[in-house]
Amino acid sequence: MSRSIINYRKAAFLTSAPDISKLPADQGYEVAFAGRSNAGKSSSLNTLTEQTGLARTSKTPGRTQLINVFSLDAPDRRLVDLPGYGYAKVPLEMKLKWQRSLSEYLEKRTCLKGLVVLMDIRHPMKELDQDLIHWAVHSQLSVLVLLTKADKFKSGKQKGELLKIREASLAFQGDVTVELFSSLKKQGIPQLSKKLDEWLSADELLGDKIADKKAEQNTNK
Ligand SMILES: Nc1nc2c(ncn2[C@@H]2O[C@H](COP(=O)(O)OP(=O)(O)O)[C@@H](O)[C@H]2O)c(=O)[nH]1
Ligand SMILES: [Mg+2]
Repeated sequence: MSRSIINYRKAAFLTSAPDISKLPADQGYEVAFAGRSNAGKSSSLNTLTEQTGLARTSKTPGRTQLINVFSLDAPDRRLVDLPGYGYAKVPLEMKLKWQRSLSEYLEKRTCLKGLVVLMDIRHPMKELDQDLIHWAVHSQLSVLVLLTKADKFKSGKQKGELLKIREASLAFQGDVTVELFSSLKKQGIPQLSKKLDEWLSADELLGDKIADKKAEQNTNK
């Protein structure tokens, strides 16, 4: 089994920000996690990092309105837990304000290297999910869609849903990858960490590739 480059178990809480403008300085590498309230975002972060209490999980949707930022093993590598959207009881004015700041974040944040969008496999691709992916693609940002709580379906139905959503995702005409995920069964973790590795160490990987190429050229001489 291939090991991930980054040790996600070393993730630690860095800060909470009330809005995008209060985030840490725009430098290094950042990957954001987004999804409707209750999609399983906090659970996925806890499962990825093998820390049960890192991101709080809640049975009451819509509670977390702060942006939580976690640092990883290397300085300037961060995971950002965005507030869940689509919660019915949030006033419309707040929803619109949030949508504006979210699209601005996706567009302007230079250190943002990728966006993970979590969707309950039983309720995928709701309107706000699609809006979010459209904004990301528009901002030339890569997207990983995780179909969460996959354990709610039997394996055959999981695969059927996966193929259906992959097919539907072609319409975004961007770099949109779709994978199955279950925090309960620890399913999809290798796929998630591989993608995060790629996004969070792009330059280093590129450096390695260049080094490999040079070594190859030397042996061919
Ligand atoms: N069956 C199942 N339930 C899950 C899974 N992940 C999360 N949940 C449940 O879904 C609810 C919402 O999870 P949470 O991580 O707090 O969602 P968030 O609002 O997106 O952060 C909680 O009751 C979790 O126990 C999963 O992989 N399988
Ligand atoms: Mg949460």
